[in-house]
Amino acid sequence: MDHISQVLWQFLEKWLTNFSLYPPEASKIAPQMDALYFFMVLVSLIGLTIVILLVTGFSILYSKKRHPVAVQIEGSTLLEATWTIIPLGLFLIMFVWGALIYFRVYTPPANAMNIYVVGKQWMWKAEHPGGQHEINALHVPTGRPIQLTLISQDVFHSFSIPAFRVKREAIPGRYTSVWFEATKTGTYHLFCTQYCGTNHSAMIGDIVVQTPDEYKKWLQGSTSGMSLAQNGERLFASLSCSACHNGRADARGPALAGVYGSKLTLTNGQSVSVDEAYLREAILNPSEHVTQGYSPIMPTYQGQISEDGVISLVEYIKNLNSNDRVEQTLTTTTLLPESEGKAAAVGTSTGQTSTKQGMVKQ
Ligand code: HEC
Ligand SMILES: [Cu+2]
Repeated sequence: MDHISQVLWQFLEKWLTNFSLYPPEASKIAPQMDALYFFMVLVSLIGLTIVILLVTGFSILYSKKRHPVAVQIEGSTLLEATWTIIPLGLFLIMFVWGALIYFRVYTPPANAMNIYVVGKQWMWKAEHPGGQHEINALHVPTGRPIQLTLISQDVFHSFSIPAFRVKREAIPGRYTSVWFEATKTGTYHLFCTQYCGTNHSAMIGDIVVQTPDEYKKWLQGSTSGMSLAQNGERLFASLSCSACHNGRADARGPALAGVYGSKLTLTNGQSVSVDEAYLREAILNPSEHVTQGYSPIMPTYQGQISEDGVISLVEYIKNLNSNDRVEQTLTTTTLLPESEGKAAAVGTSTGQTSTKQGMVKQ
C-alpha cells in the first residue's frame, strides 16, 4: 500500500510538472484571458453546487417516506423568469467579455513588429524583418508588441503558444495574423494544434523570450546578411518585376512606392485596401483584381515563387513606403551591420508618423 502511494505520488508530480494544466502567464493578454477563464470556471462550479444541493435536498424532502402521494405543482412564473434571466445575464457577460478579448488578440496595434511564420509538414519557419530565419523556434523581445503573419505551404496548421494564451491557424494561400506582447523572459512551448499528418506531434518548438538587449544581440548573431526587404529587392530584379514597375511615367505597370496601406480602385469598380494579404494576391493572381487604368498584362507568378520569396517581395514593396509599420521593419534592420542598403536609406528619410490609411492612391 505504501509502495503504491509512493508510485502514485511520483506519477502525479511528473504529470503536474511535465503536462502543466496551467502554463505560466508570459504575455500581456494572459492574465486577462485567465480572468475570463476563471470566471467561467467559478460560474460553472457555483451552478454545479446549486444543482447538487437541490438534487440532494429534494430527494430527501420529497422522498416516498415523507410524501407517499405525489402533489401536482402548476409552476411559477417568477421562478422560471429567475432561472432564465440570471443565467442569460451570466452568459451575456461571458460573451461580451470574450468578444472584447477576441478583438484585442486579433487586432494588432499599428506599431507592432511583424514577424512572418511559414508552417509546413512538419516544421515552423520564422522570418524576422532583418532576414534572420529560425526553424521550430522563435526569439522575441519583451515589452514590444509582436505581430505574427502566418501562412502554410501545404495543409492547415495552427500556431499555439499556451504561455501567451495565443493561437492562430496557418492556412495555405492566405495570411492570418495574431499578436502578443511578451512580459516574462524564458523559454516556452510552441505547438502545432491542428492535426496535420504523420509527424504532427513533432511540429513543436521553443519560444525564447529575451530582454530587448539580448534580443538585439541575438539578431546580430543570427543575421543571414540580407534583410527580407533586401532579398525582395533582389527578387524584384531577377523576376523582372522592375521591367514594368520601374516608377517611370511610361512604365507598363503602376509605381509601387506608397501602394502599401493605400486604397486602390479596381477595373470592376471595387475598392480595396492594400495590406500584406492583398500584395500577395496581386503577385500570385494578378488577373483577379486589375487596378483601374491598367491593362491585365501582369503575368501570374503562381508556382514560381516560394512563400518565402513572396514574403520578401511583400516586405520590399512595404519598404518602398513611409509609414509606421515600415519604420518598425527598418529599425530592426538598422540593428544589423548590413543596414546600409537602399531599404534602410529610405527609412532614415522618413521621420513622420503617417498612418496606414494616410495615403490614398486612385
Ligand atoms: C508585364 C508587366 C509586369 C510585370 C513583369 C509585373 N507586373 Fe505587377 N503589375 C503590372 C500591371 C499592368 C499592374 C496593374 C494591373 C493589375 O493590377 O494587374 C500590376 C500590378 C501589380 C501590383 C498591384 C498594385 C497596384 O498598384 O496595382 C503589385 C503588388 C505588383 N504588380 C507587383 C509585381 C511584382 C512583385 C512583380 C514581379 C514578381 C510584378 N508585379 C511583375 C505589370 C507587371
Ligand atoms: Cu502542423
